[in-house]
Amino acid sequence: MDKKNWWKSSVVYQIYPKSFKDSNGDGIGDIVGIIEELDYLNSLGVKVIWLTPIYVSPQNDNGYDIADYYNIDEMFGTIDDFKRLLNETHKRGMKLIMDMVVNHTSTENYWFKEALKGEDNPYHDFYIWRDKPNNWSSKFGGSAWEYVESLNKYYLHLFDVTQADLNWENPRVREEIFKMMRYWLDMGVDGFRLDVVNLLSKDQRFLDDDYSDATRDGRRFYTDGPRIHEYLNLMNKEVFSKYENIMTVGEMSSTNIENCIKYTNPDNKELDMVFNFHHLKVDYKNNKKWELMPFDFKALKDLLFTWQVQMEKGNGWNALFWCNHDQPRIVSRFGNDTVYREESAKMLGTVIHLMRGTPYIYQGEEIGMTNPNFESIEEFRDVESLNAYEILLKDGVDEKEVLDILNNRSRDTSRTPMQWNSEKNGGFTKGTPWINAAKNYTEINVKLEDRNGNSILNYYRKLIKLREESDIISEGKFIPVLEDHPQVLAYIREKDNKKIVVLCNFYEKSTFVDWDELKNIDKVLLTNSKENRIEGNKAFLGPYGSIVISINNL
Ligand code: TEU
Ligand code: CA
Repeated sequence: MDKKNWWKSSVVYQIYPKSFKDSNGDGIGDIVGIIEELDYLNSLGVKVIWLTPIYVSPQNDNGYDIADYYNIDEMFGTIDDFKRLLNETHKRGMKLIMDMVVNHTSTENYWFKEALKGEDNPYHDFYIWRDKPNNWSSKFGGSAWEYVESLNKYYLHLFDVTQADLNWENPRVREEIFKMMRYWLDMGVDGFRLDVVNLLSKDQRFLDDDYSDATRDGRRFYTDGPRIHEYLNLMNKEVFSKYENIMTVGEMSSTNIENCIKYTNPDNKELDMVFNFHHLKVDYKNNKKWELMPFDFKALKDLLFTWQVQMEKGNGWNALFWCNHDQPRIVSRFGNDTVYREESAKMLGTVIHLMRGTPYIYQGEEIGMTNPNFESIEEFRDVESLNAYEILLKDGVDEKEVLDILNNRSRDTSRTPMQWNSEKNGGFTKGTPWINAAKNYTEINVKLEDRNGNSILNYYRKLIKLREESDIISEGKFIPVLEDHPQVLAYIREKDNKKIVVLCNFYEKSTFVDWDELKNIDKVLLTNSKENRIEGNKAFLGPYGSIVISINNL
């Protein structure tokens, strides 16, 4: 592994600071709390920590609405706390990347406050103003435009009304953002996760969309937009290329493979890797987040395999993930969070950790945390979910069903406090948490998992170790197999004629696969249950059974 691409054999751990560990009893996670748990993170074997935003923010979108890019919000601590965190992380041989939200700022940001003062203010054109709105929708519901009476103009906000989109056509915006990025990299930060970074370039005609389906809400006029590769190439040239060994990952909303190859093929000098979300929409009925349906296994398998094969062909690089602070807990979503929580959590971890790309673990995923199943709307916090609650009720959906939809799809499902032990609130805080903990923290927590050799946590440690030790996993070819099997997802990783085979049963029903290749088994590298076994050319898989074997290459 050449030093430059160190992230190809690394695993990234995503921390949502607000819910990770509260050190001062105010019910909100903070930087000192993270420092307290660095040894735990190190014990997992992860090499990179990604912090979601901790900059000064009014918290309308939990920090993705930034009011001051250069300072840490006091609810998380001080800049000195942050520098100590960075230093303590480096001392343990880990790296730390920050979340860069440069598609929009908070309307509390100095730049926006200046912009409101008038069209001749030097910051006015830092944002996108129009005399009249087009019909684009905000991703959080309603129009994407907000009227400002004093200016008799509308400004664009693809997200919350308090998150005004920056005007990347303006070279001064680019300069200010690049300068701010260098400030954090000069401090020693090891890279960035770039929030909805493929939305920066808007088609300047601002055409109406036709709403002929759920995706024709304006997004095609600003997603992977006309100048996006130019902007990212500039960002790389002006910022990233000047720093040794940093890592950049782009969050790509509603993107496609062709662009993601361009974003991540090193010849293009843009980003190192990207997140895409297509595999996390296979349970969206009519392509709509707030309409439930069981996940479509065939579509899931096809999408995962297509992205693996095509990105490899184009020499791109995937960020591999199931969970993050916007997605429900995967064991509740595609697994079974009751009888087969352990087996299904381990199986789902196996699927992504042994694929080609860089795996991401979202806090709590490694101990099989579940959706919290809140009992009332008062327990929810997320602006997107609270908007959806009102919209669904207005559309005539009864409240019980709305709560069921939110308990399956709300971003709050992954934002409940990290469950450290069986004490009150899972040991997250001595105070009252800003959001309720899931009630099952007495049975699901780090302490219990840590000392149980068969736990999900210790299985994740084995997955991480397997990747670190095997260049077949970090660099090998990805070969889909048994594509038509109705419940098993299976693939081969191959390098220098050495093969690893991964077999994962996505269902409660035990099953088996017939496959001559299995006769050449060398040894079982990992299995999530003693019900799984290989006999001749057959592999028997128990409920949510997953097994990883090395093959003898004759
Ligand atoms: O998410 C962008 C994004 O694609 C999601 O917000 C998605 O549109 C939403 O979850 C609908 O299901 C990033 C951040 O991860 C998210 O937390 C922020 O709210 C958003 O950008 C705006 O900054
Ligand atoms: Ca705190």
